[in-house]
Amino acid sequence: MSAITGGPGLPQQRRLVTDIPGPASAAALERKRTHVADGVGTVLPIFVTAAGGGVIIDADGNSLIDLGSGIAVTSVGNAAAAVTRRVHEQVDAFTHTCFMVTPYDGYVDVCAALAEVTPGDHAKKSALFNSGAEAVENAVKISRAATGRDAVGVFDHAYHGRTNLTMAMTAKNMPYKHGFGPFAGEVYRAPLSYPLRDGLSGEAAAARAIDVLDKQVGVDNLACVVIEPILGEGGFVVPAEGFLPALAEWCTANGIVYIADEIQSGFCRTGDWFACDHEGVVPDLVTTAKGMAGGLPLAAVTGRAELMDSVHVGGLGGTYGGNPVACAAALGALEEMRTHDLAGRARTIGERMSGHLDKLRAGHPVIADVRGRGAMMAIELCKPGTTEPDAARAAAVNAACHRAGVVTLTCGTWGNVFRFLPPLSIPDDLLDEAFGVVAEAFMATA
Ligand code: PLZ
Repeated sequence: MSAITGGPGLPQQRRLVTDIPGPASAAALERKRTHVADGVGTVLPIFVTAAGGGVIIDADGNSLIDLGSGIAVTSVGNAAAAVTRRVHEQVDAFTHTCFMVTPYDGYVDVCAALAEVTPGDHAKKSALFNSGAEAVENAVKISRAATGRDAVGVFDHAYHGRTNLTMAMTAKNMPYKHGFGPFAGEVYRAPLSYPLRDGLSGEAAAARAIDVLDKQVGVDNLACVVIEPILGEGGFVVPAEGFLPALAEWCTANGIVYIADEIQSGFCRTGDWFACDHEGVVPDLVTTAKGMAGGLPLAAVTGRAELMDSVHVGGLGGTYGGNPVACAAALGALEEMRTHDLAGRARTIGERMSGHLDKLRAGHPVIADVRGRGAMMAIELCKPGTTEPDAARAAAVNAACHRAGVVTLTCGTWGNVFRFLPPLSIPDDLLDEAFGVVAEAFMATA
């Protein structure tokens, strides 16, 4: 069997040679139905054989344009050169020892890099994990150990994961929580700043959230407040300016650990290293995963050294956390981000996407909002002239994009938000072509 090569060398084109799905993907789907639990759904009915730059190749030889990056993961591109080089070197050396048993440099190198790139110039330390949800759980553990308090403040529309504690922290019932309770206790939800829906200034929205947390939970009970600086699954909501700084200030004044969940928004995605950077907010702890390691499973909690060190020795860990191959991938991804100024690239992609989306909005009153930052943009679909969500239209446009060979994703509490998360390695002409397809999908479903 010949080796299948993906990566940036793949022809950067949209090319459909069969219907979506073609016969090979359809057969693979049938096998999936037999062997994989139905609870594990898939957005597109194709099976992947290679990916790179801005394309995904399926089992039938179709080449699709990727506007999802595997949910904001392959920001540096699939099989990016520095990632594959370092991963190959690492797998040839050793694949696992368990950092808690016999440590290795790659783990420490990643923690040192995290101290450099995360917001703030104070002394920082990190601990590494396997998934975003695990990072969020550990950030809560650390803040409880540090404060001696129990309560966790979260927000409407939040998404923090699928484990028991993070399900409690996630807002949306279907599909994430339905039937899976009882959930972890001591999690309290406050209203978010959602400019399209509340019309509040950042300060006013922060005052409203703080009032809920203060009166319904009490500052002396709050260990931490956890917030996505730009929402991910919840709809790419960008809080009104001033909301995040006001919240952070209130936390600091009251000894509450301010945790930024940058799992979806981090690592150059928004046009800076982190979404917090846009308003100069310095969180006490930041959780990262996804874009950090070019597709390998790695997550982290990074924060003030004294907070991180408030946990007893042995209190943090896990068999695979900071696996050497995943660490090598992260070092490769960071090399790609630095060498190719991917934060700058995200800003350029953002300008290009805004241009396309503003034009689209002018012709389609169903688009109630265009929002986001850098290469993390979305449109929210509502019945024209209202804020009543139009999830059916979002689903129809999404399906039309998929049939035409563009990988798009929806999100939002009502499923009516279309989000765009291209790999930062996507060429401009391919990005433009993808938005041409999105425009056609809007016309075809009008
Ligand atoms: N925090 C902000 O975006 C993961 C989940 C997709 P894990 N988002 C994609 C799905 O349907 O499961 C996410 C996130 C934010 C935490 C997480 C959780 O990260 O690596 O999926 O555990």
